[in-house]
Amino acid sequence: MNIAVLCHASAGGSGVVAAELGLEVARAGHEVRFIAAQLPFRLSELPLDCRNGIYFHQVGAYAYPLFEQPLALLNEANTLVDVILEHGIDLAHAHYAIPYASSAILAREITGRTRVITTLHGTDVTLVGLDPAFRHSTRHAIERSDAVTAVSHFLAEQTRDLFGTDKPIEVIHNMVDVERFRRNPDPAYRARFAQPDERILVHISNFRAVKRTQDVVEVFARVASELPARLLMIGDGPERPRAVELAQKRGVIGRTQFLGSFPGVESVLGVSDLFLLPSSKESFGLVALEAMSCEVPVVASNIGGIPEVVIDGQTGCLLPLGDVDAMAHAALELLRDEARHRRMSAAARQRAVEVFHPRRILPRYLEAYRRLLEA
Ligand code: GMT
Repeated sequence: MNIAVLCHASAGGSGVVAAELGLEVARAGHEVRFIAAQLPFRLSELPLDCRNGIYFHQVGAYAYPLFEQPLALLNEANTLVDVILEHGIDLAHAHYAIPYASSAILAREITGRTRVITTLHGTDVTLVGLDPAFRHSTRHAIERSDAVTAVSHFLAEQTRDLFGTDKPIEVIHNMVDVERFRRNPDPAYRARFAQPDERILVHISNFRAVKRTQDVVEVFARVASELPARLLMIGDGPERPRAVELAQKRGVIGRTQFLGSFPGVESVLGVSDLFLLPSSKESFGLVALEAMSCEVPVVASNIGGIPEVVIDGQTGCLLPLGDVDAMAHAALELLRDEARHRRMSAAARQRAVEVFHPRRILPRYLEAYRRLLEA
């Protein structure tokens, strides 16, 4: 198969899923052409020789004094048309409905060729896609895609409810590279962040409001008042200054490190003891799965698609949204009980390997691709 992938290149979950799925599809012997503003960041982390079967077509920005805003959708659609005509693309896989599903549908209209499969990731439906600025085109993109997948049952249900559509939506959970995301046994690496007697709590996100990074700090402040601990905050975004300010106010700034975004987060996850994900919206929670794959139990809010990833009491603890006391209590209970922590860590890894391994998830996508091509 010859597949075009349209996705966000920035450090967000949908770009990660697009990149990792593309790599797996290429490893399975197909040709995968990424169409994006930049090389998606998980791909840029890889040496060139690990990218066999992967091609990149950059979407250029076109500035003209008459245009007050960039016309990304049109740029993307035109680049895709070129790629379809030059390389005989069988299907275009749009990750995130806005604007990629719309760009792909336009390219399909222009060329009269190729099929469009759209994967819904979360905020493209539950937040941005619903905004009056985008809701009509989001519904159109969902209904006019040749096939639609969602990363969780929760998101498929939400899409049907919020957009009142009866479009069939296939649920295909996200996967994790369990070879890459695994325990890091190097004590010297761990020692960069914490003393041997300190527990490491970690959070990774794009620091948007939905991630509730202030709750992360609140939970940590409660934990750190009871036992020696460090908090590692990975990523960057609009809420970061407020999280820093709160850490200062709560007196935990000395035990909190804001590390920013960097490639290879698995090395830090692999030396951590607990992952915190108190989000208000999360259609899946890929970072929680990556933590689980590194044998790190997750304390998270019991919302959205998180319960499809983290099993409460088995691979982590799910608590009501915003209940930082309950989250801190659960974290403390777990960190104080070494045997339970060890059991949960092992169960987290086991679930990641058994349920979310690429060998389970990839065939679902390949099957969806084949069905479309045969239709
Ligand atoms: O919100 C983010 O963190 C980024 C966003 C994206 O699309 O880039 O993430 C969404 O897609 C991820 C991959 O499928 C999911 O793991 C995240 O749960 C989802 N985020 C939300 O629903 C808020």
